[in-house]
Amino acid sequence: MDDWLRLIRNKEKRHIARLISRIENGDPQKTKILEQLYPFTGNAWLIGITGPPGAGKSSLLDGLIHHLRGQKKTVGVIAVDPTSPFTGGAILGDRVRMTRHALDKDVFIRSMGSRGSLGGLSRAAKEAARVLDAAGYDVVLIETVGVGQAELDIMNIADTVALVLNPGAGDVVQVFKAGIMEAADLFIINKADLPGAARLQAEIEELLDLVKQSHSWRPPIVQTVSTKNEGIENLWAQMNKHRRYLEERGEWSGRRKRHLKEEVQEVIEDMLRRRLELELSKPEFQMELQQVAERKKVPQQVAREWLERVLGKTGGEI
Ligand SMILES: Nc1nc2c(ncn2[C@@H]2O[C@H](COP(=O)(O)OP(=O)(O)OP(=O)(O)O)[C@@H](O)[C@H]2O)c(=O)[nH]1
Ligand SMILES: [Mg+2]
Repeated sequence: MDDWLRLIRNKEKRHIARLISRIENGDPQKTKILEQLYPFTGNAWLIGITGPPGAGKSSLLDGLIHHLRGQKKTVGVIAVDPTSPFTGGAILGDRVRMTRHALDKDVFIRSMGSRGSLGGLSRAAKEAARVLDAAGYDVVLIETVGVGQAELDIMNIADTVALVLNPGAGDVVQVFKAGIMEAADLFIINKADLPGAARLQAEIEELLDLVKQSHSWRPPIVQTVSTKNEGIENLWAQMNKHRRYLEERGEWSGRRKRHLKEEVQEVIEDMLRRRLELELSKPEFQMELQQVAERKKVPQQVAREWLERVLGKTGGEI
């Protein structure tokens, strides 16, 4: 085994952090690195936690990490904030709220902002999660801010997805519209100490009745007060219930296969896009466009020819 891989497998945090940065910054060795890590992945339980800004995701994670450490489980965290231009450790510090675990060798926390991630933040977050998986963390928690498509995309690698909402925040309908109801395996009403928790619970139940679930799992709704560490144990119990549900039905591996298929597809699209961009940046292409403008060539014909340059002769009709 290469030295660097041994260091990662040994959960050397400094080396893990550096490796994630290299991957994030599009290191030329990136593909090779990911290839070497891959055989060691697949063991971590990937749990996604998403929700609107300030819902208490980080406070919840902090409580969850504490709870998991009590069970001697090792924990990796990727905290993704697309609204922050920063990436790395301390800068996001106070948004991350998990600093009490900084000295624990068996807890690794990484925050990621929009800066520096060459292949997009979502790609970078997924790759970072894979590094933590390969390092051997038992549980990898992925926090993302927001309730939109981009957050959902990141959640696409998670075995279990939890959505955090707050009483009185009025974002249930927005969540419903964004299609997150279907993606959530679990609802967390955090800040249950504030007025309106019962009402929010009723609203979520009502929406769950509306959404046609593709399977028999009905997402449980857990109330928490993360600042007082209340409800964390129940949250963990519900997450375990979800995992057992998936495993008993063969859905655990089914879901993972689906995620991997999506990943392969995503990478293909990404490769194609880059190859295409490279081809289309050539001056010849500008000349072709001129011909199209002068009605000497048909757009479809030019498109087909240039696609063939990228793909090689396909033989058939495209
Ligand atoms: N009253 C109350 N406040 C809470 C609770 N949980 C978190 N907070 C507060 O809500 C604020 C936001 O908490 P964070 O944990 O940073 O929330 P977040 O969702 O990670 O925030 P972003 O990452 O910035 O989107 C902090 O001031 C917390 O102290 C809770 O259960 N009850
Ligand atoms: Mg946070």
